[in-house]
Amino acid sequence: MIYTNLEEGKKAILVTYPTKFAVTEALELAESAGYTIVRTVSQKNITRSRFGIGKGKAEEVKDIAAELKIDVIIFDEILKPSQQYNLARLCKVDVVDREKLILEIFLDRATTNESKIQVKLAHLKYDIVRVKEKTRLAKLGEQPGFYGLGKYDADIHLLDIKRRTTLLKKKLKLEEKKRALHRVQRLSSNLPLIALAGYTSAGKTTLFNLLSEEKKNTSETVFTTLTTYTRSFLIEDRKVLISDTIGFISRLPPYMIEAFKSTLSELNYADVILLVIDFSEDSFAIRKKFKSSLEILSRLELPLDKCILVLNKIDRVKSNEIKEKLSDLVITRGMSQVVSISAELGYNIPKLRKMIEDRIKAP
Ligand SMILES: Nc1nc2c(ncn2[C@@H]2O[C@H](COP(=O)(O)OP(=O)(O)OP(=O)(O)O)[C@@H](O)[C@H]2O)c(=O)[nH]1
Ligand SMILES: [Mg+2]
Repeated sequence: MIYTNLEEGKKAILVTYPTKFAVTEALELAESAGYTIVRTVSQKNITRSRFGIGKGKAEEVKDIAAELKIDVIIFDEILKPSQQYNLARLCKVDVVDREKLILEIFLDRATTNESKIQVKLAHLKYDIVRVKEKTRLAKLGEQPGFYGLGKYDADIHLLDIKRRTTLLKKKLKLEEKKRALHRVQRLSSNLPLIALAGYTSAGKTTLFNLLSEEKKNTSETVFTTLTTYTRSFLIEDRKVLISDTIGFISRLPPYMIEAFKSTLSELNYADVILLVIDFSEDSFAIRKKFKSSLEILSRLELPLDKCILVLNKIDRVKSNEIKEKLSDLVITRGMSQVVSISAELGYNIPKLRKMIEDRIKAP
């Protein structure tokens, strides 16, 4: 059940909200997952009960699907299995929702043992609700089996998923133990820990590389980093540690945070969190991504007073725009420290280092 579309380049219709932000992000996600979007259909409300979209829109999608011979409908919302099934059955093609799309990208990007297990577990969790829905429909006399719900015999499939889940959970426990061991070693070293957090593509790894003189992968595509790395660097002759983490995204299914909790848990041990924001984007995108980041930080129960707000990619922003954008962004209580930098060009890094230094000074 786990596969990627990278070689296949499947033809897809994208169903999303009618805002530039939603369309751009959804296109980026779909392309990152290897789909070729041949048509975009938008509607204000895509969380309706039966098909996600309204009946008329669903019929429109059906006609486009037939006319353009598309392979998949990419639906930019988290769908219930029943909605996914209804739409797939009506249009006679598979439906990939936002959740599945993110899972597919994660699967493609996972490089370490830990992240591979985390992604596989998240996939199985996604599958299990759908197999259960399939069993329910079968009992009602429907004949599910195609269009997004898989073609396997439900009961056997369910058992198989449960068995694989147990096995993977055991493996994950081992990986978590390793991580905990490293953490104990680090904590006993008493070195201050700086953690990077923020929306995907904000420039976290670029900043991480700059500060720690590392060469980790950075790229324009979403979710480049799926694993937490920790390195050390010096601030005024004092050795400190820095961790790079997985990027955030809006409308992330809650269990995905659960799946990556051990990776993100580095943030809980941080003395300072650098919340990185791509400040070269328009105010709307900045506000949305900032809001999503804060939501995720709060779900992880992280105190905001640990954060320094790092406005990145300032090389692409005109100086008069900085103030304007900043006043547009409501700085949340408890997060009073802000610095604008360019991780790419090294602009304002001494100022950031000084801020970190002040924060980690022994009381
Ligand atoms: N112009 C400009 N580009 C930057 C700057 N910092 C990062 N970038 C670019 O932004 C893109 C994303 O950077 P990454 O460092 O990979 O972003 P990330 O936050 O680690 O992303 P994920 O790992 O996907 O969460 C890359 O193409 C970088 O070259 C900057 O200060 N200025
Ligand atoms: Mg990264």
